[in-house]
Amino acid sequence: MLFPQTYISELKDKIEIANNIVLISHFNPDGDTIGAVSSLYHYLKLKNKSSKVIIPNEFPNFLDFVMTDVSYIIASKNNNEARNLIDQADLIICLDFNAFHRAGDFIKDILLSSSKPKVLIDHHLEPEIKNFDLVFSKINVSSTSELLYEVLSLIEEKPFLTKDIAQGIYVGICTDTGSFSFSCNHRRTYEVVAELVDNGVDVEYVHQEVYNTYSENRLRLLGFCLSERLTVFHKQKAAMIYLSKEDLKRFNYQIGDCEGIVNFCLSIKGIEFGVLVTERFDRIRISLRSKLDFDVNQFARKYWNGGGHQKAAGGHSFESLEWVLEKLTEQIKNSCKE
Ligand SMILES: [Mn+2]
Repeated sequence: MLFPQTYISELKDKIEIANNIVLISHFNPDGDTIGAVSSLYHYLKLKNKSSKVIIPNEFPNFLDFVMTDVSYIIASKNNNEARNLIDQADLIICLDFNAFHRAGDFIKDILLSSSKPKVLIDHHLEPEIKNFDLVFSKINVSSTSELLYEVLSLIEEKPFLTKDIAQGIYVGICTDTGSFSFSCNHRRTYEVVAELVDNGVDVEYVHQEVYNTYSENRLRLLGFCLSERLTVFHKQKAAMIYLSKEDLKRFNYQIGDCEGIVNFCLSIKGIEFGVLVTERFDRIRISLRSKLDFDVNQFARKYWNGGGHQKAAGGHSFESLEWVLEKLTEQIKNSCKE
């Protein structure tokens, strides 16, 4: 069994006795965290359990379709409500992040001061185990959403997949594997997907919603990145794209518009390490991708106050864009293969 029977019974009991369950996604939400909270929300509803989803800050528009029937709030826009919900909750479930700070400073502080039971369901490296009462952490799964499927299968004896539950899980798997192009070499992922399709997931519909709903600006921003902002370090097998505040403004940047851009670095033959640097209003964000052995999780932890997975990670800096670009260039020249 994936997790000890005691964990499963404990989670079952915790859900059973809880009246107010709060589900929390990570900051700068992606398809996996949103898919997972949406799916678990629908599952709890099926069990006649009232729950509320707290999303630290806004999520990209292309995920709207997964959240339409979910009761949620965006914490950055409703500070007080988020605080009240967490204070009044009798069970807190964190999905797709394993350290409180990944939910943003505001939520982190509330969680740190809360004595309510906290459950973790996550697939990132090095979970902050001490902060949780019950931990479902597994690294070699495609996504938190796939892991959520496994956890639900263990606590449920009967079939439990409705279309809504299944769709959230599918969105998480599909986005966290880059549409089945990485972290997807496990047979189990496809068995789970088969179950999801059997239970109503329309794979073509999800693909249309997730990948073919760009605004004109978003597509032009992508074109601009590739033609004007890409530097290739052939010798070091690396590529870097950067976007300044002015660039983002020029293309009327909306949340989610930079999603996936970093992966284009790896689409160049021979390039094994990709970096996207974006200048946000309060910090510089750094997204890192690797094709082979280079460990971007270590790289992000060591140099850029971040982390993630071996092949996909992120970090940030409060220095200037120029400084970050210079530093990264230096690091690429030093740490990648000659
Ligand atoms: Mn994930």
